[in-house]
Amino acid sequence: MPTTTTTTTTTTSTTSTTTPTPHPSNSLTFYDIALRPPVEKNCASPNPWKARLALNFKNIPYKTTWVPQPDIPKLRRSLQVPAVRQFADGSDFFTLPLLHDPSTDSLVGDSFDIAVYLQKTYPDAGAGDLFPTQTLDYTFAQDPTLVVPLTQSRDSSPQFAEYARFNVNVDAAFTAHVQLTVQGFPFDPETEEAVKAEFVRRAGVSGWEDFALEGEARVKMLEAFRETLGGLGKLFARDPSGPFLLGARASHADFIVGGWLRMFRVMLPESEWVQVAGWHGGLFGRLYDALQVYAEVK
Ligand SMILES: N[C@@H](CCC(=O)N[C@@H](CS)C(=O)NCC(=O)O)C(=O)O
Repeated sequence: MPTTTTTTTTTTSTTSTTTPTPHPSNSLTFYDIALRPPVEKNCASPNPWKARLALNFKNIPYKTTWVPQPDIPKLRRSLQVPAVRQFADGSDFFTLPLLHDPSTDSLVGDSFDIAVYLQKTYPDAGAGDLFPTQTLDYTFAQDPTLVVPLTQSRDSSPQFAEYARFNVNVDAAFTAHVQLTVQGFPFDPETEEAVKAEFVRRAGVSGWEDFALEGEARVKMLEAFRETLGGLGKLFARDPSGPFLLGARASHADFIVGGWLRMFRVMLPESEWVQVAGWHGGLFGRLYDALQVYAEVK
């Protein structure tokens, strides 16, 4: 099954004593996974999306480099950015997103670390603080049998710890229902066979068809997903003015959820997305729509 989840490990980042101002001539490079063209419509990897939403919120000039999925290990090795996830057997799992900032000569190889990096390096840029103080007490137990386990949040500074925990729990919640998306995976035709074979290998199943989820089993998982989103939705209900957790003001917590919503928006059958968007008073549909102001693919 496609594996899409999280860890939080900073790779290399040089610190600078002054706050550099990003300038268009010094545009950052953002690496995302190449999915079926047109990428603007079909790109749907949740962790890259979390980082894209954060970059756009900060209004940082950057350009996306689209990386074929089988080339990710080569890219990370060539840039000397260590893996931030491991397979269950302990071997490295090389992932995107990855961000290169020439202004500080930094390479950051994890979506959460990218958001933290942007906040620390460009605190006042764009719409401001990505991490305003808020309580994000949502928990969802991780599945101990995942072939690519989620990595627990690193012990980061207290300023970001609440968000780091939220990231891991939201990842666990959506990952538990990711089988709903498998049949809609927008493969890049150039790499489709190789990527399918890799997903099959990782999961130890005999073929791609084994991931299919239909009939009663699908109805059950949709119901479980509805319940899970209901639990997450309780946090959003604290400020009923919405559409974001803090009402009119977006934060990285909304982007964590938004990255996953994007995946489900692209990969679920349309009729199921309409259901998801309407559950719990339309909360998640409204959130998805509101995030479109930060969703430009550059
Ligand atoms: N903790 C990492 C996790 C990144 C991750 O799992 N990325 C997935 C896409 S969402 C990936 O690169 N998968 C590559 C593959 O399955 O080969 C982050 O937040 O950046």
